[in-house]
Amino acid sequence: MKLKEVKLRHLKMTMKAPFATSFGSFQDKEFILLEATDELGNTGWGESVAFEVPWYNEETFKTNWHMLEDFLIPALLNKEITHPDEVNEIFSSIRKNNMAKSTIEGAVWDLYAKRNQIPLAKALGGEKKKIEVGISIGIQKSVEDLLQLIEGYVNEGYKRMKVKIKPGWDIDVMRQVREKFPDILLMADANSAYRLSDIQHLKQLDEFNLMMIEQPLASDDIVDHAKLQAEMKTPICLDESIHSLEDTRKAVELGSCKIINIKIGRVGGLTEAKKIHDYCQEQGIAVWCGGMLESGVGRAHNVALTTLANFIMPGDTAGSSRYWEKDIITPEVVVEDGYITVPENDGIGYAPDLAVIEKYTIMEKTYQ
Ligand code: OSB
Ligand code: MG
Repeated sequence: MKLKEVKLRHLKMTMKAPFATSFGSFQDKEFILLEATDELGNTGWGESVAFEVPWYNEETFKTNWHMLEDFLIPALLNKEITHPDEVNEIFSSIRKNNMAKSTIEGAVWDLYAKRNQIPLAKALGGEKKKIEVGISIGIQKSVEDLLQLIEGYVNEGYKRMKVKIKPGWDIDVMRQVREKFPDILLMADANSAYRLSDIQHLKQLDEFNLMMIEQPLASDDIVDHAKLQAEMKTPICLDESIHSLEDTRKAVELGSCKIINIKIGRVGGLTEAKKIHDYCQEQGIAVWCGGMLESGVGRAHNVALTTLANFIMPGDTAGSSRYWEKDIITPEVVVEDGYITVPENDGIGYAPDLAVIEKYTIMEKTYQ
């Protein structure tokens, strides 16, 4: 297959409510949607998960646009590609910029599955017919607000509650959540808000029977996480620190974590995500699929990836309606009793709705 045309669109969508983490708060989401057309006229879709501001990592949607326009699209246009795994190799001389790479790699995977007339999940080797999902809850104004939100999500059927924490919104909050909901699957995500010197403070979380604590320490660390994990009963899950299979191997060998959050964009695409999944499966390390407040296109890729067997913990892929009044795909991603039914249509399995996409588009550019 050959890419004959790539269209980049800059979209702006507004979330129903602000989402607050230890590093900042989001409500307007500006991002890039990529549409690739092959020589037969099929179209494949990818979403950049980079935000406007480099809070979560160093990439932004503008750095992604630059990388795509100046390096990544030119490297793929008109090149014969037999399998999407080749994209990783073609990009190997370009350092980092994983979210930019993943944007176009995802579209190539979608095209590959559509040309083979199979769902993306099947192209990846996934077999689950439905996937279990949890929900990530941002920092709230009060504990009462948080408890009320959790109650609503429990009633909707979400399988696991993830609560964002930061210094001043942590031990006491988790204690109150656990007291009110003694039996739910519960975890905390710190987004790198602590240092190893906070070890005695963090160890207090051990009383709350949490599934895990996600990324307590620095976003580029795996050494201090190993020291912390040796002292804590609660399993550590790494998010920001893991960019590749190599990072995963080093973290597992060091004992920096017991669980890995796989985000397709953070690791540079589905090929690398699958490699990390396979390695963790061999090592007995659980994985789950993280989220980046995606629109329907990114959400669809997450659903497909989560069908792989070692995604044994509920992911953050909530339904479209959790964030959007109107998502850009038909049908929208729907969660029923905590499960998403994996679509059986070819490729990503949800159809991008061009009329809706147009409404959210600020700028677009086509490359041939
Ligand atoms: O750390 O997983 C994270 C949102 C933005 C940036 C980082 C993270 C998150 C989430 C929400 O936790 C995941 C989602 O619901 O898409
Ligand atoms: Mg996280």
